[in-house]
Amino acid sequence: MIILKKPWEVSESEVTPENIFHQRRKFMQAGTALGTALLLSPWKNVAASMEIGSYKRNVITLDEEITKEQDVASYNNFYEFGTGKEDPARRAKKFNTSDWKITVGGECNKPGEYALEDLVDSNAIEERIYRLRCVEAWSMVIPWLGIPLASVINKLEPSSNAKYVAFKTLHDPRQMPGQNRSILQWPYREGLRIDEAMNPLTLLSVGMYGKTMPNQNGAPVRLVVPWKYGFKSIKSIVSIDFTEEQPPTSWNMSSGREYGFYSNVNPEVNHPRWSQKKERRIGDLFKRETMMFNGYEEEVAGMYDGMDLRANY
Ligand SMILES: Nc1nc2c(c(=O)[nH]1)N[C@H]1C(S)=C(S)[C@@H](COP(=O)(O)O)O[C@H]1N2
Ligand SMILES: [Mo]
Repeated sequence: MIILKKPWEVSESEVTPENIFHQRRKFMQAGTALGTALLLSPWKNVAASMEIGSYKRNVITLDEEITKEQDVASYNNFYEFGTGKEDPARRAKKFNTSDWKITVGGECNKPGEYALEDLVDSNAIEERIYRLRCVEAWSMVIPWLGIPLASVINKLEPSSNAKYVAFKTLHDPRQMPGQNRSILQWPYREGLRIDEAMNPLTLLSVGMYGKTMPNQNGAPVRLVVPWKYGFKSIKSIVSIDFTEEQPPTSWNMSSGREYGFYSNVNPEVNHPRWSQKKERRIGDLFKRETMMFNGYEEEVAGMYDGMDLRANY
């Protein structure tokens, strides 16, 4: 098994008090009394995704304004429910996420079918505030709830042949009307190199804004890879496979020239059809500069030493 120790790990004590203070205040302001009440007595999802009890606040935070919850939950990319930004919120309302199973396979010692609760320890949930940068040049700041993907991978004991991790979204055209059209090859697939999957920033997320994950944001469980374009952060995951070869991924299969396997956020590498230099932060009036690795350069750049970031975007 490959254990990749990364020098960088943020613990709560390393976050400056100013940051915490700032973030909490913003959170409260964004919240209102109702929002605060919901944090204390978590809202229960009828569809029974993972319920959020207590969690460790602000494990990783940002000194940037959090995007309005309403925007994050209503402006989505989730093509299984349609290609319009408002389609997922409207059409995923009845998406059934109860009794969710994840099939684990490939190069590991613990393959099998797992209930979500058996993979994601509900007592270990952390809040992490990350930027999300879509390849379409818009971005958000989202307080996710989840656990490091590394902790799940460690439990599954990948073998030394496991060089990549592949993920698939549920394929169920009766529930996911977008899958009746071949916009992409279904199921939606994504993948990471094993060191990327083990990076301490990579999150397996089951909620946001102190609550269970809304269906349109990828209930009951999704990936969040903050230094990569948003399409790498696959939603509603039903399988995890450890592979020796780089796995095929949906957007790359559909247009490899436009959507690389790595797809690290990079203002210097333009999409063939538009510039990536700037982005629109949802809620802002003016565009802002896009940051190398979406602002996580210090934490992740080392994984790409010696790699041509232009050729292997
Ligand atoms: N299964 C699946 N996962 C997906 C997508 C999708 O269409 N299907 N869209 C991706 C894209 S392009 C982005 S930008 C993010 C958006 O996540 P959000 O709607 O929670 O902001 O989800 C990603 N994960
Ligand atoms: Mo995206």
